[in-house]
Amino acid sequence: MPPSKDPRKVIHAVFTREIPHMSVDEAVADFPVKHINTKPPNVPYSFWHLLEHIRIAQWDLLEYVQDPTLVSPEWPEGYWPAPDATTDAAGWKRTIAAIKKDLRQMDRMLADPRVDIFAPVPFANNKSVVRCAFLALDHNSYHLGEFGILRQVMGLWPKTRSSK
Ligand code: NI
Repeated sequence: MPPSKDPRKVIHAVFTREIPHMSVDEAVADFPVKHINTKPPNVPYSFWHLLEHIRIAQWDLLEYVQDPTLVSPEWPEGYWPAPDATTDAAGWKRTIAAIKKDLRQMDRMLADPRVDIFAPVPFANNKSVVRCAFLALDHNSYHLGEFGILRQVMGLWPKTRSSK
């Protein structure tokens, strides 16, 4: 099949299938539960805080172009859990499930022929769906890479995993 010339199809494929970085599932695979609240040395947030930050920022970006009544959190405090907040195994799973649910929603939105992903959204300061999706994925990629590196620094990858 020749490459699609429809920018929507290219964007959908790149954003949902051709992402050149670790997925959420890969980043959190086999993560030891006893370290979900660990803060690596010289890092003011824990592994769970990092996932929550990804979740909140992504949720906010997606809601921004869908919900005219959205009240965004205060920047930057509202985009992170409180510095002393902790979670348990169930909370860790909830955060991951929420990130993945919002990613699926973004996937649907980018593929939906009824959504003009390039159109300015009046209630979102005329920002477009594609712009918000791009920002969310860019932010995810940055912090998932950070998550992976901090796991490496802390020796929290399974011994069998290649570090390349
Ligand atoms: Ni960030």
